[in-house]
Amino acid sequence: MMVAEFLEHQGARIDAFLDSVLPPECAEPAELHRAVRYTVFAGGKRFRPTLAIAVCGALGGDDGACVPAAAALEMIHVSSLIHDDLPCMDDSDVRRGRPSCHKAFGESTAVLAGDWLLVHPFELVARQVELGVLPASVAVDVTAVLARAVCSRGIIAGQVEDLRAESQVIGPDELERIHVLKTAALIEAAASVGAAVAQAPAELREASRRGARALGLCFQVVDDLLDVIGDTAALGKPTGADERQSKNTYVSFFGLDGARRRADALADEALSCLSTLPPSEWLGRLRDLVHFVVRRTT
Ligand code: GRG
Repeated sequence: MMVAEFLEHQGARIDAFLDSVLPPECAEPAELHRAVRYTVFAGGKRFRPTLAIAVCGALGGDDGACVPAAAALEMIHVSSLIHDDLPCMDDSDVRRGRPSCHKAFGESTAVLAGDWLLVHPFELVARQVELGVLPASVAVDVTAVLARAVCSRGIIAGQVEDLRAESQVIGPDELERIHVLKTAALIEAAASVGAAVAQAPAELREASRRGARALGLCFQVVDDLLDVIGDTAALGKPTGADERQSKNTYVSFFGLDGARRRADALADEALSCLSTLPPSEWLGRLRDLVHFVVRRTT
């Protein structure tokens, strides 16, 4: 199976699950639920949930039991995209090829849809205990991983630092620190969620976490590259936004070649962490995901 097919297959599993747990558009408050569904089903790559499922499988876990926790990761990711696009943040009118949530539903509904998508995942994970999908200890573990990836050492901290950096001169080390928080934290959390569901031993859990952290940073370096050399239609958002907003990026610090070299080195680091995992078909899929990230065009 090619990596595109693998991502599509896992994405379809996640989408079917999300469709079954998200409130229908007609349920009150209907405007809120319409905004939630509009943004969740706007067509993302589902990279984070796919990574969680692949890590769970590679560490000997039941990949089916990982689907709800993986869907929780995607909801948190979508929540961060909605808030990131708001006028008070990155002020982006287009996301995933269509008007961003606040453009389609107004700012107040977008803020609340983002809030909903940030909190609902925790109820969803807790519910898996009653349903007998996850043992309580695993649900607690997953909950802590998700919360950590969002708060003071995760996405929110990264966004605070990123916004502050817009009015300051920063160096490449500071840029890397921001991107580890803003982007790599949730990708690292995806691996930790997969490992938690698999109830993997500490050393395998640590190896997949470190690999995913390098992969998460690689993901952001490629994001910076795509903002310069990517295709607007394929990306579903206008390119050149970083330059227009005078943003600090890997490309602005190291040039296109330097950023490409950094992405390649980070992918190698991720692959070397994976080499300590037991051989399996899932491990092959994880390696494919690393190659997908470093070569991606969307
Ligand atoms: C509400 C959780 C939450 C956080 C508030 C707004 C904010 C703080 C943080 C912004 C974080 C952010 C949007 C980082 C960028 C990460 C990134 C590279 C997104 C693009 O991910 P893809 O390419 O997108 O996986 P798709 O559309 O494919 O899912």
